[in-house]
Amino acid sequence: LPAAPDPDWWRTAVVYQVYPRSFADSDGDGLGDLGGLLSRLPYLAELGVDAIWLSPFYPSPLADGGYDISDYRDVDPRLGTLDDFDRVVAGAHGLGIRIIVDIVPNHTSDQHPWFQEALAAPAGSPARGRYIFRDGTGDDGACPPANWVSHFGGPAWERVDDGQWYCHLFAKEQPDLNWDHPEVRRYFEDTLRFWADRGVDGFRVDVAHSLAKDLSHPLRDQPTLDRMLPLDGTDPLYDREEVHTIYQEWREVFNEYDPPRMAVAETWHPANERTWLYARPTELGQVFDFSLLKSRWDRDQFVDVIDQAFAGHTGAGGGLTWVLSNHDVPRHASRLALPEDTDPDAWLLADGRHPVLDSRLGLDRARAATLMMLALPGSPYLYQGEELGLPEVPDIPHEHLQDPVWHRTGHRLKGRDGARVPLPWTRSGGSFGFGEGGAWLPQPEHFGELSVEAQDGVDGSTLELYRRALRIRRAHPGLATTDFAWAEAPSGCLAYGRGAGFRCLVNLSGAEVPLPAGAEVLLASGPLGDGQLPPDHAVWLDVGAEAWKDDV
Ligand code: TEU
Repeated sequence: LPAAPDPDWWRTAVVYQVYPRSFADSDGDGLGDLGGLLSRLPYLAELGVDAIWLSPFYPSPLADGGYDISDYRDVDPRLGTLDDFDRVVAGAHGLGIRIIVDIVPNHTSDQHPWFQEALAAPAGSPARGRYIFRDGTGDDGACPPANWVSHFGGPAWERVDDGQWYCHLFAKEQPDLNWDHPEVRRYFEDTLRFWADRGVDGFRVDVAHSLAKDLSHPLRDQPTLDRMLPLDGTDPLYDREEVHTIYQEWREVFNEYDPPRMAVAETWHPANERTWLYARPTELGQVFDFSLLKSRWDRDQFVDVIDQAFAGHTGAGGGLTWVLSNHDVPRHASRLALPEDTDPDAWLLADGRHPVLDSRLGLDRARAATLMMLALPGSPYLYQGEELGLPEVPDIPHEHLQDPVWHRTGHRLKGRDGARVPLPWTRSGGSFGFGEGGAWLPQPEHFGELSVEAQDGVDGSTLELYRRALRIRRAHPGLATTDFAWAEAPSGCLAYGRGAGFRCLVNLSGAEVPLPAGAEVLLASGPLGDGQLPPDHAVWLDVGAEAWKDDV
């Protein structure tokens, strides 16, 4: 890393999400690990990313893919050791790549020593005070204390032997912490310091909008359970005013370091002016904007999403983010091929009624959406495998499914495993180069053709498209500015300019459109007709020749 690092590096960083158990396996146990990541750091450097966000690698019983943590300051022995972690940080820094780690403050694992202590202690004890234990309602307290529901289905309450209930907004193996408790606050501030002292550059904050709950007695019911949360801070669980004081305190911790550590909030709150508050410079600095990830292949939706992001950003002063995929949603190379009249959740139903998708169309659109995203000002977050054009795996045999969504919805929804299938590195061989000992989720046969080996150096492959796009992103002077302006485009298309000379044109019209006369094509998402941009494609254009091209 540079000797005097830019404290604002994260505002324009391309961040690559590694879901460690599915990235690369160095010891043949079928689970990806830190050794696997270490050996693939040169691949990420060649891809051209600025930072890695590492999903949880901490000790965990894996009730929720590692988002159930039993020790916040160690490495899952199946994934390596703290020394391996230090090697990853040093290796990444040596290649100019920063490291962001995941912080999961809403809940611990039920195997965390605090929760084990709480279970062994009586009702009303200090040990129970770190979590949200309450007596039930109704006859003999047999009904949950409030109507709160779990994201994974069913009530957010589990009853323990002595009759009390504890709150879990996710799986029952993920008890929610009580953030009114000073010890909980101190523990997380010290956990941030623990990782910052080891050299991590930033933090991704899991369900950042849920920590400050209204725990006044008796507990208030949620006014609406349809997940369209009230947008005004009145919900007892989510996005309450009080949550911001937690992040103001964290900012003071981040600022103990030079350069200050960055952070990005995960909130599934619909993006609006309240969402942007998490990204204030006095708080986390960034918040995920999931609007692109929730959009269909639709010109007007894309234009609205981009306009709204700029409007919010201007007000709050935080950094802009863009996301097309992550480990929680079906991969966009499949998602963007969904026919317009299809319920977006239909193909996640376990009963096999999922729509038949045109995978070529999905991949074309994914590649075009990538060019649209990577030329916007701000910080794009990539999810491992999207640079290979990996599709969702919708037909994992049921006996292999592991996601708690699958289990807690009584096998009604397949859950998120289809986006978490281990990466293919080689064309053939057991587990396509993921590791010597198979893969924890089965990989489909066609993964070999999508492997790194099959795409490396192949003109027109998705991998080479990403590599080239990231090189141009670094070199083009127009992309180094914060300028952005919509440009004139053929009907049904969108176009924007960046600085002098750069233009991005995306064809969402369903028909071929002419390319502007005199423009030079820098990069195209696929083969172009003669002077024409086919439907479902995008191009980056240079509309004023510059010397910068020598650097690419
Ligand atoms: O996700 C928060 C969240 O709200 C989503 O899980 C969403 O509700 C869910 O994917 C719908 O199926 C974060 C993590 O990204 C996710 O992997 C964890 O399961 C969750 O928190 C609990 O830690």
